[in-house]
Formats: sequence, C-alpha cells, structure tokens
Amino acid sequence: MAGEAANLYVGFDFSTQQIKVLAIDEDLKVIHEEAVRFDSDLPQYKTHGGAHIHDDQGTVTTPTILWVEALDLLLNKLKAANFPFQRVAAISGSGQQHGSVYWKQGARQKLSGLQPTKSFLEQLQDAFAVPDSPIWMDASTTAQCKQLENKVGSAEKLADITGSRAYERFTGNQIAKIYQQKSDAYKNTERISLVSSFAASLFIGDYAPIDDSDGSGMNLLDIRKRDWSELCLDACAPGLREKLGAVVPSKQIVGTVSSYLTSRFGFPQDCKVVAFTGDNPGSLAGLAPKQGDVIVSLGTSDTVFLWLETPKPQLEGHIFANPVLTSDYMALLCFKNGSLTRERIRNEKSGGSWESFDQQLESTPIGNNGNIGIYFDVTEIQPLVMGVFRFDQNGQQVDSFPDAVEVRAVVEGQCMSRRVHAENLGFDIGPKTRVLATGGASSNKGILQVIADVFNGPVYITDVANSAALGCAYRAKHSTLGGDIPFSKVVEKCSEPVCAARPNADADKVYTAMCQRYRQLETMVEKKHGQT
Ligand code: ADP
Ligand code: XUL
Repeated sequence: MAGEAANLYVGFDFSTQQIKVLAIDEDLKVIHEEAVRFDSDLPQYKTHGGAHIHDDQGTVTTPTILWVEALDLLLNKLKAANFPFQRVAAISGSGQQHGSVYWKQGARQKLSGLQPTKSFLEQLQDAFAVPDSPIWMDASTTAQCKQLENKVGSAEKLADITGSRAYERFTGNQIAKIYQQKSDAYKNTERISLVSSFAASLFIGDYAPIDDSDGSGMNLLDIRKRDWSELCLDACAPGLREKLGAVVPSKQIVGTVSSYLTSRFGFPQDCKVVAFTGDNPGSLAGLAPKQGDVIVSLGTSDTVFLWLETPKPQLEGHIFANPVLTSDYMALLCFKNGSLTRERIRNEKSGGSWESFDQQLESTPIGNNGNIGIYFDVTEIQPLVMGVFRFDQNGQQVDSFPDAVEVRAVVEGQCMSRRVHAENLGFDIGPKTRVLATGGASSNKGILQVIADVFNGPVYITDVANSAALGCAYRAKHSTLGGDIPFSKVVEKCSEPVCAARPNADADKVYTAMCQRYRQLETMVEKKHGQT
C-alpha cells in the first residue's frame, strides 16, 4: 500500500552535467524529481558540460569538490521542497563511469566525523589528494594503455580478463598516469573511488566499496572472478589493491545512511544504502529490458548496450558485470560525441532551438541525398579520431553543408556509427528488435525517427528519461527485499515502454547501402587521422 507513510526508494545519478535524484513509492511511481546542473547552478567552477577540457585536448577533469557542493545543494533543494526524508527505506545511485576520486590520507576520519551543523563542502574541502578528478571524456593516457597491454601480454589478453582492451578513459590507465606524473599525490592517497562509490561514501560516512558492474570499466577487474586481477593491478601502480578496497556485487547493501545525514536531513537511522553503480548499468536496470532489446542512451555520451548471458570480449566495445543479476553480463559501446556535438550544431545551424533543429530534420529526406558527415568534436573512442569530415553523394570531401543538410548529417552520421559498431560487436539488430531509447535527447521525436530508420526497428521510450536514477531506485528496492528474488519480479509493475517511432518503408534500403558507405568513409578517416 502506497499510503502517506509508506516506504520510498531513492535513486541518485551523478552524471556528467548534473546530479539528478528521484524517489519512487512501493508501486514504483515517481513521486519526486530534482536536479542540480553544474554549469548553471555552480557557475563559479566554470565548467562546460560539467567538465574542464584542458589545453592539451586530451585531459578532461571535473573538480571533485564540485560534486560535493552539488550534493549539498541538491539535498537542500529536497529539504526546501519538504521532501519526506523520514519515509526513505533505501537509497542507491549511479555515477558517470570511469571517473575517479583520490581521497587524501585521513579523509576516512573526516567522513566519519562530519558535524551536522556544517555542510559537506565546509568539511571536505581538504579531503582530496588530487583535486581534479579525471573523467570519462579524458583521452590523455594512450601511453599508459600501451604499457598495460604490453605488460599483460596483448590487447586480446587484457580484453579476455577485464572485458575490454585498454581504453584511455578506463580508470586503471588514469591511475597509472597519476602514479607516474604525480607520485606524491598517489602516495598521499588513502583510497581511490569511482564517481559512483565516492557518492555512496558521502551517504554512508565511510569508504563505500566499488561494485563489480562499474568496476568492470577500469581495466583492472577480472570480470569472471569478480575480483581485481593481480596482473592488471601490478601493471598500473603499486599498492593498488589496498587503495581500491574490496569489490562487491552491485546489489550489496553497503551500509546505512550516516548519522550526519540523519541529523541534518531526517533520513531514518536504518535507511539502507545499496552499492552505487555506473550510469549505464543503472540505465539497464531502469529500462528492465527483455531478451533481445537493444538500449540506446542519448546523454552527454551516446551509448548502445544490451543484457548478455555469456561474455565474449572483443577488441571493440566492453563487457561489464551485470548490475542486477550477478551471474550475467552486459555489452556496451560508448561514443563520446553525443549530445554536446548535437548541441553545437543546433547552436550554429538552428539558432539554438531544438524546434528549429527538428524542422530542419523534417525538411530533409532520409538518406540526406547521399551526403554523409562525421562529427568528432572531441577525440572519439571508435575510431580514435578528432575532427569534422563531410562527404557529398560522390564521396568527395567538402568543407560545408547547407544548414538543414548539416543538421541531418550530424544525426544520421551518429546513428550510422552506432549501428555499424554495434554490428561489429555482433549485436543482432533486425526489424523485430526493440530499440529502447533513454537519456536527455530521447525526448526529441526527430532524433528518435532517425534512429528507427537507421536501425530499421521500432524505437520505444518510457515516460522517465532519467533511467539511471530510476534504475537505482528499483535496485534499492530489490536489495531491500533481499536481492535474491528475480529483479524482473520487482519491476513487473513498472509501466511498459511505448513505441515512439517506426521505420519508414524505404528506410532499410536507403540505410543498408548508406551504412556500408559510412563504414568505408570512417575507415578512411581513421587511416588518415587515427591517433593510435
Ligand atoms: P547526462 O546524464 O550525461 O548528464 P542527460 O541524459 O541528462 O545527460 O542529457 C543531457 C543532454 O540532453 C543535453 O546535453 C542536451 O543536449 C540533450 N537534450 C535535452 N533536450 C533535448 C532535445 N529536446 N533534443 C535533443 N537533445 C536534448
Ligand atoms: C561509458 C562512458 C560514458 C560515461 C558517462 O563507457 O564512458 O557513457 O558513463 O555517461
């Protein structure tokens, strides 16, 4: 019974551009949502899209203390809205994947002794050995990636152990860079957290363990054993096992909320905290996919992923531990040039309005008369290339497109790359495949139509675009019920996704041919401009 005093379950998402929170009742109905946006709510940090892009174009960081202050702001917003903290039975959350936090020696004591009269910000100012956290957009660790693959034996061997070959943003390589370039800071680090476990630590007032699903994005975890790989740890930095702490299944209850949060906001003393995980694993939980569904998440990054029973790691893409069923896995592809690239084109070609952007999309034919654009504003992941490349219907490279052609080219180019790389990984995408769309841009009908056309399958959405936070609220409930009942049982009451776009009749013909051209053009661009 979801009466006035019934339990609530809360999910947080510490994403690239904001922290979002939502609360659900026992019937899984969302009763409250709130967010703090980093660029606009905390302008003093001068972030762009939540990040600092450094001059070398490879290094991308976010001040760790920004996330701390953002949580202060968010909890105060909830309080100002009279949020019923006392009804919260359990919380969980997610974080942008791969980003890392370096707690200074003595920080654990600070965390466990927080004074309820003061904010997190006032008390954790000096808690970090590295003040700027490397985040998933970073591409500055190519040297460390090569070192790791060499030390482990080969890219294939590393992929076989950890689910991925070495990737610049993966945390082991980021830690190796810090160890090599800031050895004093490394020495002075008591604990290394992921963004997710860092956030959970703020809630329990102690270091929270890393969960196996988000931990799979580090190039350090043996994804089958669900424990750190000694070989990978040793290849990255000394004493790493101790600095990382234990790995736990994502469904593990890692503590109860701290007495600090109980006193300051009124959470009940027995409010459980379930391990926080990565934002993509969180979204997988939030969308409760059926066998065969492909998920396309259109956030700051675009990701394509699915539930997997057996891991078959390859040199492209990633295999992570599954966040809701410990014996299973998930496969994922991540594309760095997602929403921020679409936003740039919208600002330059559509007067900053999504409405005009959509009208331009509608005014141009599917297939864009053969024009193809590849837009890598920041170094892409597959392929490792930066730059903008436009080709006309004859495959000739051109310097510009008319505005509306450019708008269609960015969306079609992105969707074709998602399809081509998903096919490389063996994703079986056919007319019967349900494509579940989520993330900020999934509210855009025009973009959803292009996805349906390029993937040649129906695209479904749920009424909550914020699937990562929602998934974590579901996970909080699942673990409160013991975690042993199937997750599907917990989410059986959640509303079914609705079909938002179906492919046009001639889309298959147009895009099957065009995806082949896209594949050739991208390979050519990679040969000429690739950074490996
Ligand atoms: P993250 O979780 O990575 O912080 P979100 O999933 O919240 O990101 O998505 C944020 C992005 O959504 C913004 O950068 C913005 O470009 C995009 N977005 C929001 N509304 C629209 C829209 N109507 N059309 C296209 N993109 C949109
Ligand atoms: C996934 C990835 C991004 C981040 C930020 O591998 O790097 O999707 O999780 O959303």
